[in-house]
Amino acid sequence: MVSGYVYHDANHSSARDGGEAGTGLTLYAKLIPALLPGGPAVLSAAVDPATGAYSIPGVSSGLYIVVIDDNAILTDVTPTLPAGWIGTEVPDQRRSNVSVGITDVPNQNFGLYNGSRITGRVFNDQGSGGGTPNDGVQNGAEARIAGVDVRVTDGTGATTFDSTITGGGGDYTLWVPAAAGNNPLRVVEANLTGYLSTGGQVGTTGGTYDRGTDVTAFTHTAGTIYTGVNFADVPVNQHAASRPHRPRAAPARSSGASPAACYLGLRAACSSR
Ligand SMILES: [Ca+2]
Ligand SMILES: [Ca+2]
Ligand SMILES: [Ca+2]
Repeated sequence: MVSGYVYHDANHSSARDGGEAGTGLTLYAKLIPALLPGGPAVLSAAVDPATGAYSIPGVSSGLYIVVIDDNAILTDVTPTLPAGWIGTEVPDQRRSNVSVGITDVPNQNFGLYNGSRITGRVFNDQGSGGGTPNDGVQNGAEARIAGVDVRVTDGTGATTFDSTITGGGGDYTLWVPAAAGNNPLRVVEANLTGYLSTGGQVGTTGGTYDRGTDVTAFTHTAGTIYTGVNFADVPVNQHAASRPHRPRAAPARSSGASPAACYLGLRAACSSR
């Protein structure tokens, strides 16, 4: 027997923590021989919507793949989740190398989250290692920045759905509950003290980035995995050191203002003649 839980991973920990029960969804676990990954499945079992438990009895010895799907059709071996849900533990709902011998195989679990996930990074856009400074894109050996506050709010900014601090790698993950609906969202970065924004990338959100507010705004679809929502910053002091301090009215050609200074919005330095 192969068994496990398809649980509602409410705290998106990729583990079935105490109190995390079923999803309430109509789901099936299907058993596919590893030698025939294209199917058909040989057995399927309904997942209990309340507890998340499933068990597939009568399994012959061998190596299998277990997939979670929204139907019991054995010829359909492509995992599909109902709208609004994404995977956490076994994020693609396809568990390989399930080896069945003479004993039962329990704990073949799958975590599902009712909402969306947003990932990205914050990096130092100063042009290290052959990168292009202040272009809003991570290139060359531009390093990531840890310890930066990133959050996701509703379209007005009144409700914060999640917030986090970038880790040592400069990466962040935010979670948006399905209750946020298919509505406008804002991903907001708060620069570290002493940093200026040089740009941002909207990733897969299809939204727009505004440097003035340091916000990527987009329209949310519940149950979506968004990636590549990046933020580019530079240390103010390093940037200031790259150009001489002049009065704002100084002519551009003689001020030494770099294209980067123009890019950063120092229009008086680059547009006057
Ligand atoms: Ca959990
Ligand atoms: Ca760059
Ligand atoms: Ca920024």
